[in-house]
Amino acid sequence: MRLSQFELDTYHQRGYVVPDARLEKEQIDRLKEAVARVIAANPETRPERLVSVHINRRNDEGVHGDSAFFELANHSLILDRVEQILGPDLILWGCQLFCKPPDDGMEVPMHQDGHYWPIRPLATCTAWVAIDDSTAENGCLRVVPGSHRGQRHFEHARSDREEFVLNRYVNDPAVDESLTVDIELEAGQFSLHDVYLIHGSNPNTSGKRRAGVSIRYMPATSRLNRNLFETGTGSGYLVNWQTRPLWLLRGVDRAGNDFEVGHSR
Ligand SMILES: O=C(O)CCC(=O)C(=O)O
Repeated sequence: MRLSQFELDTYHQRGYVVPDARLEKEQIDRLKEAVARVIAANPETRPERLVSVHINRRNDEGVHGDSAFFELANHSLILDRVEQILGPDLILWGCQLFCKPPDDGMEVPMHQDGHYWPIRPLATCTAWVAIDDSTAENGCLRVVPGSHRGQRHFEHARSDREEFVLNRYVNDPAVDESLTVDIELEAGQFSLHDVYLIHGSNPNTSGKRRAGVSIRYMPATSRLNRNLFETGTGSGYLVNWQTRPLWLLRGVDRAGNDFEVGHSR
C-alpha cells in the first residue's frame, strides 16, 4: 500500500504522480451508484460543482452528499500514500465531485488551488480518483509538470464565463502552458497532486461521461483559518469556510484545528 521511491520522487519533482494502484471493481461500482444518487439529489447544481460531496446530508454549501465518498476518503489505498507525502498527521478537509456529462461537460480553467484555500501554512495533497475512464477525449485532468516548484503563486485573472467551473485562471507570462500534459486514467486509478501545481481540464465534447472526485488532505501541522476568506461564491460557487467540517484521519492535530464545527447537527 505504498508509493515506491520512484513514485515519491516523481511527486516531489513533477508535483503529481499516478501511483501503481487501483480500486477494486466493486468499489468503482459503488462510486458510480453514489454519483447517480448525488446527481439525482442535486438537480439544481451542475455536476462539476458538487462540493463537500462526502458529507452525508444537505451540507452548508447546498449540496446533498453521500457517505460513499467519505468511505473513499478513508480508504487505505489512498491514505497510506498520502501519508508518505504529507506525513503521519492527516486531516480530510474537502471533497468535490467533478462529473462532466457527455457532450456538455464544463471546462476547468488552468489554475492553482492555493488561491482559493485558507490553509496556513498552505499545504494540501489532492487525490483525484477516476470513477469513469478519464481521457483527453472526455476532458481528463491536465497539469503543468513542475509548476509547483518554489511554492510560488502565479498571476490569475478573473472570468465569469458560464462554461468555466471556476472563475479564476492562470494568466502569467512566466507559465508555459505548452508544457501541459494529460493525466489519462482508467476508472479506479487515481493521481495525487500538490497544492501549488497548475492544473485544469478541457470541456467534455465527447459522448462519454467523465466523473472524478477530488479528495483534499492537509497535514495537521497546518491550520484551516475560518476567518481568512469570506463565505461566498468567490470561486464560482458557494464555499462556506465557517462551517466546513474537518476530520482528523490519522495522527495528532498540531495546529489548533477544530473537529466539531460543521459536524452533524
Ligand atoms: O476534475 C477536474 O477536471 C478538475 C479538478 C481540479 O481542479 C482539482 O482537483 O483541483
